[in-house]
Amino acid sequence: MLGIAERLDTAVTTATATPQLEQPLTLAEAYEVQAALLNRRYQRGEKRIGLKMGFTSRAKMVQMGVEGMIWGRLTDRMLVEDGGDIDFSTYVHPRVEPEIAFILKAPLMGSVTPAAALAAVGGVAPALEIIDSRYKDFKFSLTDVVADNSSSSSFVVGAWSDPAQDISNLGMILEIDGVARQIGSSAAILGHPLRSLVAAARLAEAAGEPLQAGSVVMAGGATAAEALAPGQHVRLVVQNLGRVEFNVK
Ligand code: OOG
Ligand code: MG
Repeated sequence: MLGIAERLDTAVTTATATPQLEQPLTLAEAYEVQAALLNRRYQRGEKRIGLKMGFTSRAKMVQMGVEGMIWGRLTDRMLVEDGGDIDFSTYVHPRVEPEIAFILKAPLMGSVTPAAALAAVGGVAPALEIIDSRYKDFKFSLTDVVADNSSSSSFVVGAWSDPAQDISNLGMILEIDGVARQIGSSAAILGHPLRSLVAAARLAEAAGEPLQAGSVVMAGGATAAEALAPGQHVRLVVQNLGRVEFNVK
């Protein structure tokens, strides 16, 4: 497990693709690799700040050809300032996807109802996730991608809004250089993005790392992801929640 974590970590730090894993992992082993991979980052001074959910929409599962919800860990180093720049050369083959982010104002753990989850939310925001599979050609099995921290690479969060509003079916437009490239709805995320937060609370506790006040949760891509290239300006507009953007240098 440690060998695989080291190999994936080197792929991150050198921005070089690694071949698909030779031996299939069980799901439990894949999450062990992910934990070991993150421990290497924590040893370099990174701080865990939240969790990202993956494959919470049909569009994402269909694009990547896998079935089943996954999660990954987010660190402070992955956070890109809204309106900021990312350096293309530090990624393998980055893609961007439109998401909804939550920030918690209270701990949230175990089996909770959507209403209880909402009561722990301090803010909701439009968010862009920059995913970057460390595997060659962006191809992986469900367990391979879990080991690779579920392709987590960077993320950008817009202004936080009051969570006391209906976020069940908000229009989402992902633009690259002013052209709409993906159009969707927050309803694509498990029918309601709060369901993704409910799942995150359960999965984080099961992993022994329950969500805390201040934790950020990314609910998962509402549409398929788009490949990035240097020079692009990427913007997401979410109905009622506003915009979030970044530039690719
Ligand atoms: C895996 C990560 C999935 C999402 O939002 O569904 C994910 C990938 O597609 O590389 O982040
Ligand atoms: Mg995502």
